Amino acid sequence: MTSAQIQNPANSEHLQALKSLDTDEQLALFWFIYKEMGNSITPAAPAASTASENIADGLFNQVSQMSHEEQLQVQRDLIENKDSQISREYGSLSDTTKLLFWYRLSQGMENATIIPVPGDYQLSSGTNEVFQRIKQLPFEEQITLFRQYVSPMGAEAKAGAEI
Ligand code: 45D
Repeated sequence: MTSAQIQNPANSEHLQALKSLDTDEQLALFWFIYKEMGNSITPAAPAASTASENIADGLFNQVSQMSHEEQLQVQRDLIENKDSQISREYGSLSDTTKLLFWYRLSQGMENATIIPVPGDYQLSSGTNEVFQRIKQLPFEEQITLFRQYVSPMGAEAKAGAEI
């Protein structure tokens, strides 16, 4: 990612819009985005990427073993920067690995390993507006936006408290 992308004012506007939504609306929107991006995500995942697949999968496996209610709570906690075991582990991942973790969650939602969004769930009109705007961004800008979105989620890894 280049610094020009990081500072892209259009992107920061979308980021603000995303973050200003309710937690549950953010989750719902993120799910709609995933569905919209569909198969275009896979080609962006070559072995040469900087994502640590094992780490993303390890965290995903922990979440997948929880009850659906707990899974939803874990995701709300990530967005709200609440402290939890998962939030701290998440906080220690690289941005791309964080993105991969969210991608794994959404894949898990498709086979109900992860709590699915109810089929009749409708975005509020405000959320839908944000969705329409994000949909129109070029793929690369979307990726940059989502990286920036998932980056500050979770909690600080408490380095000193561990072995
Ligand atoms: O009942 O360079 C509600 C990699 C309330 C590879 C709910 C990549 C109602 C390396 C909250 C709605 C693949 C990482 C319930 C690049 C209700 C690389 C629940 C690209 C149950 C570029 C809502 C990765 C829930 C990309 C549970 C582009 C919502 C990844 C959950 C993109 C929503 C990932 C989730 C995206 C959304 C993930 C988990 C868009 C995930 C979206």
